[in-house]
Amino acid sequence: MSKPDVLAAAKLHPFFQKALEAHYTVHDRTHLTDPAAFAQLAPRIVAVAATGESQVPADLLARLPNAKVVSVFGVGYDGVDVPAAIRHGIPVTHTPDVLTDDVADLAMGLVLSIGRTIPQADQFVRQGRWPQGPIALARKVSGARMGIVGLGRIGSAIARRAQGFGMSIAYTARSEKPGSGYTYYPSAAALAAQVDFLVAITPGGAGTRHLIDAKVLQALGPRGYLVNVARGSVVDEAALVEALKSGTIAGAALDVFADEPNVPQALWTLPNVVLTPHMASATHETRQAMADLAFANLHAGATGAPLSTPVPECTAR
Ligand code: NAP
Ligand code: 8YV
Repeated sequence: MSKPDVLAAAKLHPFFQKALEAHYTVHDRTHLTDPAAFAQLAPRIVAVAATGESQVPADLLARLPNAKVVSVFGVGYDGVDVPAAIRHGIPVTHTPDVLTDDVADLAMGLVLSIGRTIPQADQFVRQGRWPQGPIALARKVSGARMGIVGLGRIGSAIARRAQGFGMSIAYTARSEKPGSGYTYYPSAAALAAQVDFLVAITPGGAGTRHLIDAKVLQALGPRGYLVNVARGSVVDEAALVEALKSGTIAGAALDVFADEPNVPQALWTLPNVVLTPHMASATHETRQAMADLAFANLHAGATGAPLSTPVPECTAR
């Protein structure tokens, strides 16, 4: 008796792949690699396994008459056409909360890295430059002003960490959070003008595309730093490179990019930039927890059991 068929919409994390293979036959991106085989396979697909970046468009969903769920390994699901999934009666799930601490830790780590020039200092010592004299002074992080673009699960966790550094907290989001105790600004530009470190942690997709643009960077100013742990699409990358080169802003620390894994070469050589390879949730503990939850969601969907963490748009279903 062959195992039920699951379509992997992208290269899956090994922890998720391993959990699936114990119960399902996983077809790795067959819709992209072998259209003829996929035509035979499509009616047998009971679920789609995806990552936070993978594309699950409407035309793919339309070809999966027996798919019971799209399970995303990640909290972000901006690559999934959720309205189309809903039209086809296919719920979408993701992995919120289990990664919040790690992503907030890395965000704070990037604030400290760019403010205190830690990676640059590491290079300074490794290049044997210390004997020629002390490294340049950096920026104090404790007591500085933190601005959070997107005060959701992870944004709130970043705020809690920043408070531990005695930082003042201000934020912008689609809606004010009166209970937060933080200062609300109605736009990213208004917020940027009031802070030293601006941290982007919103979802990706059309609603936040280039939310951080030249105007926001201008408002952040020559003593301001940008940290992006959201999605590459949230920042106008060309405007950012210009702002970094011209000194419009002091520096930037980036974990996500517009065309991953391709990072603009212009960013590689800029001294006031810290770059990480979309690793905010990349710890053994968290990736295992994400795999466990993504598998639980997929297995529940495929077997008709209640879903653990459907995306907000699918909660009513
Ligand atoms: P969440 O709890 O849903 O929070 C999202 C926040 O963004 C909410 O406060 C929301 O505002 C705000 N927001 C949405 N659209 C906005 C807009 N157009 N303008 C301003 N604010 C907007 O999600 P989360 O769990 O914190 O995750 C947030 C995102 O982080 C994910 O979607 C993903 O893209 C990214 N992420 C990245 C990594 C990484 O590896 N770098 C890892 C995990 C997550 P309202 O509250 O007003 O709706
Ligand atoms: C994932 C992320 O690692 O959860 C998200 O939205 O960006 C990361 O945690 C990435 O999506 C891989 O699936």
